[in-house]
Amino acid sequence: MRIDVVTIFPAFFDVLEVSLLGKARGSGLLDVRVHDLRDAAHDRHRTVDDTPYGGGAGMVMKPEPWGEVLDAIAADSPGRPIFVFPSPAGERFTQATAREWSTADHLVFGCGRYEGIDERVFEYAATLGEVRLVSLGDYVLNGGEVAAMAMIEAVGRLIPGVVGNPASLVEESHEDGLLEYPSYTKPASWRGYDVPDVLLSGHHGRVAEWRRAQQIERTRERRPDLLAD
Ligand code: 6GU
Repeated sequence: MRIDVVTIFPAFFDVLEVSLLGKARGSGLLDVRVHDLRDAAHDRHRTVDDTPYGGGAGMVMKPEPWGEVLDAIAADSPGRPIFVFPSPAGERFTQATAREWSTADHLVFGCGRYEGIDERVFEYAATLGEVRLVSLGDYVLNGGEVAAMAMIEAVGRLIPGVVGNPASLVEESHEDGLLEYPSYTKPASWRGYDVPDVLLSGHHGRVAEWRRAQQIERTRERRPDLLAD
């Protein structure tokens, strides 16, 4: 999979070098390219923002640098890209979104800062590929960078071969619409806390039953909204 990231803070993405995704990049499963939006701002101060039409607080990212960078990325695309703009005003990013994107040839993350990006950039990007404005949840971050990193990790680990044991992907939170069951390892007794007996029983049917019940109970307690869905 090819992933391009457009940002005024390329250093945010240095950590993609490490851990699981770093390995995936090394092995060629993942080709990530980070672009500095300011390289497409040609005035002396490399300006990427300006005051909003109609007034109001904050600054808006100018369309021209975005147009130049998106054109260059689209011209070099292995397919028809999906342009992802992280935004608290977007649709919700979920495990289903990550699954959907994990089979894409090309994702392009456009990270906005300040109060946002000139709306025409989204309309223009829609002529080059699919456009998705996507939010991680109902809270506000300073820009799209941290959100893009979270989405890249969620998508990247679903690419076949990136996570060593594919079985570890199916029994986890949100894959079946429920939260994950609790996990334990040795020792069986630690500081007076004991591992539930059923897990030591060797009875696979009863273990599976107990885990399912734990998933439902946890979901009802912590995330009743998931059961309503
Ligand atoms: Cl995707 N972007 C920003 N700026 N804030 C967020 C978000 C995204 N998701 C939750 N808060």
